[in-house]
Amino acid sequence: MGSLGALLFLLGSLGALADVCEIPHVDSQLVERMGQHLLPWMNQISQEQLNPSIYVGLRLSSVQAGDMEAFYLHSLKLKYQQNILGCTSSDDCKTKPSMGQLALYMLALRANCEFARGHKGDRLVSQLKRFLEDEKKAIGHNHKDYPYVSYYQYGLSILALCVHQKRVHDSVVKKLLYAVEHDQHFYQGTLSVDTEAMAGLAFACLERSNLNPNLRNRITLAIRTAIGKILKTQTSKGHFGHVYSSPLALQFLMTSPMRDMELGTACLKAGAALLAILKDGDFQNVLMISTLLPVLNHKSYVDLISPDCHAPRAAPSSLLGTVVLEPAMEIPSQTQSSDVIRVTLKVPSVLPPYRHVIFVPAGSSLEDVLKKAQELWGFTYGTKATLSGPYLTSVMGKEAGEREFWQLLRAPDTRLLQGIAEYTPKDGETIELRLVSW
Ligand code: B12
Repeated sequence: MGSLGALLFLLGSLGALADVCEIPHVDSQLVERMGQHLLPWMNQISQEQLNPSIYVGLRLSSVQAGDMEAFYLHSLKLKYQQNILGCTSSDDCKTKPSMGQLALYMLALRANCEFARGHKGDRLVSQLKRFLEDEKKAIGHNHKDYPYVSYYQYGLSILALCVHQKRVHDSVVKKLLYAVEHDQHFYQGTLSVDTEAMAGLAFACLERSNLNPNLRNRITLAIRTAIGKILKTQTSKGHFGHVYSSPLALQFLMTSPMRDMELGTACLKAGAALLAILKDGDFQNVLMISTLLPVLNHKSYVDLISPDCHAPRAAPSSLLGTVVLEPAMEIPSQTQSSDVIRVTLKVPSVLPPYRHVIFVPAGSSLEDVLKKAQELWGFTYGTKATLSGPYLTSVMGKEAGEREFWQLLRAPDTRLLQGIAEYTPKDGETIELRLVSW
């Protein structure tokens, strides 16, 4: 490269020349390492562990998992179709997938270039539309009440129907438009970047597919509003919100055809910050990785409108620009050293309040701390399996109620950015579990 070329490259990587949303070049070894993290999960095909997001992330990425991909999709189909179509007794129905899980499953089908068609497809689509209608009613005419589940899953469901070219009623879209226009995706005074980004992805799909022509102008405007709000959340390090909300934010921002220096620079900065974190190996959560993989391949969920159905999958590893994952490779599990650390566990939301010092090996997860406390120090807790991992549902016998959750904090008041399975407390830290409304 000549000296001018080198200068342009340097300016480009510093963001001075970027006017669309792109991230800096990503080393293929880094992508492969990310993909490798998914393999152990693809071997777990128990009903609870199956995660359509993994399949979607992989298909929108430059990594391929050979025969495992097809097998995983097959397992997903068995689970979801059985649950949706075969739900005859109310007991069966208890295991029915949630609105958002159904939507992710529909994204997975589309990632395999399938459209929801025929009897099974129609059932899926009507089920998701029913969920959306129920949510719309819960939000109410004046938009003041909350959806039963969340705006995140509301946006995800509209997106899933959209990539299948299924139209939802204008009134359903209007609720999401209103939420973006009136800052309803805020929680404890902070924008939920993921929720805003998911709404943005849904709008980007609707705009491209023109499924709701009467709302076209409002949708275009809402996309701009969402972009503006997300750009405002950029931290000095470069993350949108924080490191774990950046992948979905980037997916959304990348869908924008807008040419704008501020946008281009912000994306380069966010991309560079993410890549630095990836090199440190800080991305372990399978859901997070599956959201990030498309970004590393310059793709988003909106690309599922017309996925690449001609490129061969699982072919020889020489496929240009792709990485074929080897199933035999193992990811080393998190290391625990022989050093012992001291963590204080504190629960002020129960009577009498709980507080105990717990000793665990360095490198232990918060879940290990909870287990130790349960084993030795009269602590009790309950979890439920989710696509993001184990979610804390009850503490000391107290179940989180409707629109409540057990928040994880590092004392005095820092909200943890990871769940109990992934957060590793440091020596001397105090972890607080606080029952809060959301
Ligand atoms: C909505 C939401 C919430 C709601 C969930 C309630 C509800 N009815 O929806 C509330 C506000 C309660 C919440 C709480 C937390 N959340 Co939250 N949440 C989300 C969000 C925006 C959408 C989840 C969703 O619907 N997914 C789609 C459906 C189809 O998947 P699902 O598995 O069925 O969804 C369930 C789980 O995601 C679960 N859940 C929600 N948050 C978390 C966090 C963790 C770690 C786990 C294991 C499960 C979990 O609730 C969902 C509904 O049942 C995601 C964003 C994202 N990109 O996923 C963040 C997200 C999953 N949350 C996150 C975090 C950090 C938390 C907290 C740990 C925050 C804290 N310090 O306390 C807590 C969980 C604490 C606990 N008790 O274990 C992070 C996880 C990052 C990571 N490294 O894995 C995410 C990705 C946001 C982000 N970008 O940082 N969350």
